[in-house]
Amino acid sequence: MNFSHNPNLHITRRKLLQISGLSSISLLLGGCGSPLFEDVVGTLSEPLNQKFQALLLKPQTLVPEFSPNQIEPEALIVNTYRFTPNIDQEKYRLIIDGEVENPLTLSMEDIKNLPLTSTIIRHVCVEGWAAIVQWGGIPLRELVAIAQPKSTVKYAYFLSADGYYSSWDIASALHPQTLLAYQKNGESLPVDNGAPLRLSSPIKLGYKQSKWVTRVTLVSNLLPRQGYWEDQGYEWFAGL
Ligand SMILES: Nc1nc2c(c(=O)[nH]1)N[C@H]1C(S)=C(S)[C@@H](COP(=O)(O)O)O[C@H]1N2
Ligand SMILES: [Mo]
Repeated sequence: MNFSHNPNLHITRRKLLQISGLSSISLLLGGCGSPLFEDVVGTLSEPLNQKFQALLLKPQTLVPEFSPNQIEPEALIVNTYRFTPNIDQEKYRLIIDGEVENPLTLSMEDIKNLPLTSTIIRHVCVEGWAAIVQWGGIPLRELVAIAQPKSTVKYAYFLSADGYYSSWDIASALHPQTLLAYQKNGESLPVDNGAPLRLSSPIKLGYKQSKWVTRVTLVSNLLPRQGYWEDQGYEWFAGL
């Protein structure tokens, strides 16, 4: 188990090409076998989304993490306001769309084939409780980079299988510790906590961390419906 957080983008060229269906472009990339994701993104997207690349590759401040012995397995309270969707993991697909060059439809197998990133962070609910949790999954920024957002993108919308929804500023969505998680405390994510895939991030309050995410839509403007709680008067940015 890797408990350390790796802020670098680390999808290999092979994985990128597999996922994005861009293997025909591999000719352009040469055969030196360098696994530098940044190189691949740069080659594919120049000069379309220079502005986005600047954001993606800009160093962002990492939130200090906790150590494994500080995890509080009992402290994370299940907070589900609508219903608990029963998702067939085999049939499940994550869609990444909106203002992108390369919309993605990913199975859990696709996602689990990417390098696992682990974070140990504090989950803070606005209702007055908190829990130190370890989340394992894929940094959202890695999937977004494969989707190649246009330079106009400023927000990410998250739709969930229970009808929950939220929207984030793109910088927070691309923070290296913002994950789409499929593990909790070293085990498969339980359904109550959002399986197969949920958001986790040390920089946003709990209600921004959508469970059962099925769709990430990248847009340049906020839509009238900004979030399940946000539309009932809760703060939109909800930063920690
Ligand atoms: N889809 C969905 N996501 C959700 C919620 C929800 O009801 N539905 N509740 C939110 C709130 S308020 C919190 S604090 C966390 C709780 O996560 P947990 O149930 O895994 O502890 O999920 C957030 N994400
Ligand atoms: Mo919450």
